Amino acid sequence: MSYVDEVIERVVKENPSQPEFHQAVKEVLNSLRPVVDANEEKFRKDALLERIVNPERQIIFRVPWVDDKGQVQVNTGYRIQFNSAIGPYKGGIRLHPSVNLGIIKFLGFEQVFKNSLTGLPIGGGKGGSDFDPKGKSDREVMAFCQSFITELFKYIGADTDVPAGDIGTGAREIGFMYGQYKRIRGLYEGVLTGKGLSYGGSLARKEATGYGLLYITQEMLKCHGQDLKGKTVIVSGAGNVAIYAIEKATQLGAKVVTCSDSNGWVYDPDGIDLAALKEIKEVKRARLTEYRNYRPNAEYHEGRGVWTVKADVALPCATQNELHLEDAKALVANGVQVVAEGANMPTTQEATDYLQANGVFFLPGKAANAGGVATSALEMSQNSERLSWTFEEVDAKLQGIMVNLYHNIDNASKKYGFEDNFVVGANIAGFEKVVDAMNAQGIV
Ligand code: NDP
Ligand code: 2IT
Repeated sequence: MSYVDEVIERVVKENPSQPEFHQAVKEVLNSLRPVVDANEEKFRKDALLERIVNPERQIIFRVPWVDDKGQVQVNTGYRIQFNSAIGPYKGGIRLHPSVNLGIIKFLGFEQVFKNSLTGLPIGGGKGGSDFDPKGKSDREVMAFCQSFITELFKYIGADTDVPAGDIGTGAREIGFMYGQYKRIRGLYEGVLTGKGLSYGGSLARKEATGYGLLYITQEMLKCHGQDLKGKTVIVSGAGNVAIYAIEKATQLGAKVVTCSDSNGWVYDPDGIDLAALKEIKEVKRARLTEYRNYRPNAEYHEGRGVWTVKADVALPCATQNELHLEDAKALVANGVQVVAEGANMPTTQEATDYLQANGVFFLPGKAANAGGVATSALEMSQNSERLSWTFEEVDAKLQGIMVNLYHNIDNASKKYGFEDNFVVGANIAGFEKVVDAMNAQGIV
């Protein structure tokens, strides 16, 4: 049996009931075959792949807090410190009822390669909890965040592990976590990113994931003689990534006609009204059913269905495994040219294979959504030098990072004979840097 197959088999056996983690590991290891097969003996002797798929440290803890009725609630907190070969652990905190160990491990595993692709000195980690901020009062959210950090503070720090936002964790949650960390540690340091601008946050971090997604999509199109201008775009999600993807796509001359949340989706033939969307989601924290109050011509549909709308470019920006094989078939039948992942692993393996087999340019999340964590690393730099850069400076650096990232994965795919397969390119390019650093640092 090949070394790759051996390790995949072990991962499945040793991590039962973690299908998302298996999926992420299989995707990466399968596309590393050209590299691993060429060095199989050495990699096996060094147990390199076993070290890549086993997190350096997994922290699981109880998070007790008191709700507004005086009832004590208990959630589970996680922080997976996956790989620190190239820098301190870096990655977001997901707050969503679906969170479990396997989901945080898949996210942490992806983060290792994503962070490597940014070219910046950040290792990979991820955290979260099964706490659901939806429908909670600000005081309840604060109580949860303070309790979460009261345990997690022992394991994080500006040079150790730097968490940030993800699903359910935005500026409000980061603020509460930062305040509690500072209070316990007595340190004013860049321990979290995505902070508010008045206490060490970076301009353009809020926009960075969505903007970065469009910068890399535009670069990829440009290199294939095309442009976003005039294209029709469909987006899923209506959170941080989706909103700023819609904003940048619109600025670049595309028309975005959809967005969605976990209840339903909006089709607006005139193009999504961004001011309305921001007010509904960022100010009111409301549901998309409200969108029609702002735009009577738009349609609201319950449930799934966003991928049935005809478009040139599809940007899944909600959550993992939200784009299935039948969605991929609908997209191809409607002539889609590009699928670029704003979310982490939103496309199932079968759907990815179908899209690639049908000539769709597919940009995987670990490349396409890396602008968020890259800008988090820029926030860390600003905190370390105790300076704040202008929006234009940060945005220009973000553009440079995404353009370089595209060429890095494009070159890697060509080097191994997989031109235009950006899954292979991203996995190999991300892996090579991490492996180089791991080898240089000995068996640790
Ligand atoms: P938000 O919490 O701001 O928004 C998430 C959006 O996705 C909401 O519209 C939410 O709808 C929807 N959603 C979440 N879970 C589900 C589900 N199970 N089914 C259907 N819809 C769902 O999160 P972000 O925008 O920050 O994150 C979106 C994705 O992007 C995630 O995969 C995240 O890991 C990834 N990402 C985020 C980065 C960042 O900087 N924030 C960076 C890189 C990747 P509802 O409100 O109904 O729950
Ligand atoms: O998935 C991700 O890259 C994020 N949620 C952002 C992580 C970060 O540290 O900014």
